[in-house]
Amino acid sequence: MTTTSIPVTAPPSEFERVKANSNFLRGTIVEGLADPITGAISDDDNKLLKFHGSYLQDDRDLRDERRKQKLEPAFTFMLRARLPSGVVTPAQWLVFDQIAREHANGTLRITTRQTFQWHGIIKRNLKPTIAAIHASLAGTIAACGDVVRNVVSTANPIESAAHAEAYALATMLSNELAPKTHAYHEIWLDGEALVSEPKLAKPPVKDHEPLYGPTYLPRKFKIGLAIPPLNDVDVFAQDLGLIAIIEGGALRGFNVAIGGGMGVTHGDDSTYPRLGSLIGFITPDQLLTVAEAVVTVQRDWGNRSERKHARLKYTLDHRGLDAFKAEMESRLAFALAPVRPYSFDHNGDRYGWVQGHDGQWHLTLHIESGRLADVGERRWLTGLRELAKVHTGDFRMTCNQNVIVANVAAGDRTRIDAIVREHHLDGYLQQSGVRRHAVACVALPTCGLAMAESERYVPELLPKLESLLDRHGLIEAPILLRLSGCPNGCSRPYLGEIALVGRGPGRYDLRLGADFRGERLNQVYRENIDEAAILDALDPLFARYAAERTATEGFGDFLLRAAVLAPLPSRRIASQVVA
Ligand code: SRM
Ligand code: SF4
Repeated sequence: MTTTSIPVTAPPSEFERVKANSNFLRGTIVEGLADPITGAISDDDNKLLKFHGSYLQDDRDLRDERRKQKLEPAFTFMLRARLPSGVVTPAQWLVFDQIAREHANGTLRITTRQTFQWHGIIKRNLKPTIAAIHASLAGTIAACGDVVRNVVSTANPIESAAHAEAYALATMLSNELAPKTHAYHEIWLDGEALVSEPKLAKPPVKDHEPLYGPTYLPRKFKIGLAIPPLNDVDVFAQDLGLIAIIEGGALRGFNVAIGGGMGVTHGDDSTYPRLGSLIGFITPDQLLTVAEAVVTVQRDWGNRSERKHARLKYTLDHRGLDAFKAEMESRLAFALAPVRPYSFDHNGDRYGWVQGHDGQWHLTLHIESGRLADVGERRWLTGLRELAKVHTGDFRMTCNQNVIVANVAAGDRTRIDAIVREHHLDGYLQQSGVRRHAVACVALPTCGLAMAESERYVPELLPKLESLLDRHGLIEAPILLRLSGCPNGCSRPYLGEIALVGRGPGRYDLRLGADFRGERLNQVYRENIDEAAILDALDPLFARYAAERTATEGFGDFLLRAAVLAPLPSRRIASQVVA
């Protein structure tokens, strides 16, 4: 594949220097891990560590106290698994659960991109933990960093043979687009490969990144695959979104949407959420080369001076969608076909049991904010462990932070249901509509960027919202609620019918008006307000929604029809940006 260089007007950022000098992601990580004086590693190594799936963090609840005591912050590491399409075997689950209890903070956290995070791993445990994950045939390479991340795809991809094919293609993409450096094996596995892996040359080896080159991408790059009518991955929030087109039961190919992204900086209008733009249709055999073309044009054209403007969405808006597409097509030597018709009906999860095309059953459980822990009667971590001990199918994480106990034989359902009931994992049967569709990012105390609480605020906020909704007869209304502790948008809050985006302790922007299909961004309704003002603002809107909505109208759609919110410019609505 050829590359095009563009004139650089500003010098590359510090991050680019670190990548360039890292010897393909090695840096001095090994030396830093061995340093017994501190629980941390250097800033440069921390930048590189992300490519290996880990971040240095500190417990923000303890920061002030430790400063007073002249102690260094309570450093630990967050670790993220790379799990294509969020599929985990029961054996892997048991390993992950053991890591959570023995090396992390006693919890497993399902993320908004279908994988797991462990928090609270101390430095000396990082290497054995990554080695244990690897031995379970999973990994952490490129779960973070300026590379193609874990490819996500519609959960429950077992409803038809075409679903299974789409899932296999998402997994193929995830594997093909992963970095090829030997640094990961060298640092974490002492250069050893598993029996099932190609035998690695013993170091020193000459590394080569055929897709990325030595400085990798300008910024993170996310790929998601949705199978209509379900948009549970929020396909328009992805750098590269793929919409499966299934006709006559067969997978014909994918509509391609590029340039989605959520991250924003408060008060900086040059940053914004953007929905992906549809640029064409491709067949399954074109998938890898098209994905490589999008990734490499972004590699060559993306902004390497200003990380805030380095995502694909800014490259597209800066260089023009047409120019980007023309460059892609010149590298591909073929043109993309016109976008094919498709239609989404929702982006939340479907709870409870569903039966797949082959007669197997799949049970979706609601996991509040994706946090599996044992707290009071909610013994969710233990419950999933007990399920993993008897389950013969697999588990599938969803992009809404839930878990599917997948591929259950009809005769095993009763036993699964009993374990679910015993550990209070059966909340999905009685919960309110808003609770079932709430997604919250991690935020405090581990996230270094959090400005306000998110996950920890959910148990406080939800009962108040529920009592308001109940008063208006809306307790069953499926309203999509998204909470983020800062504007980076890890819960994809700009796609929430109601969203809270953290401004400072106890203060949020209240955003309203996305649809329930992941096709329209919301807008700021009230800025920088506290809980009382949030509930005051919502109360009259719920009253109007209850009185004036049409039979199947969602809350976000209603707010626009009732002119509570102004119509949005077209680039904020996915279905209107077909190129
Ligand atoms: Fe995120 C940074 C957590 C999904 C946009 N995200 C972070 C960090 C690593 C904080 C940091 O850089 O120091 C957070 C770690 C918190 C912690 O303590 O665990 C963090 N992001 C998460 C997770 C765990 C949220 C969750 O509650 O599930 C999600 C992990 C996904 C995964 O498994 O890979 C997560 N992050 C997202 C998403 C949603 C998505 O991709 O579908 C987004 C919005 C989509 C996008 O990328 O545009 C997202 N995270 C960000 C950004 C803003 C990027 C930008 O373009 O501006 C940052 C900050 C950054 O990169 O500088 C960020
Ligand atoms: Fe942290 Fe902000 Fe992401 Fe929440 S949205 S996890 S606060 S970076």
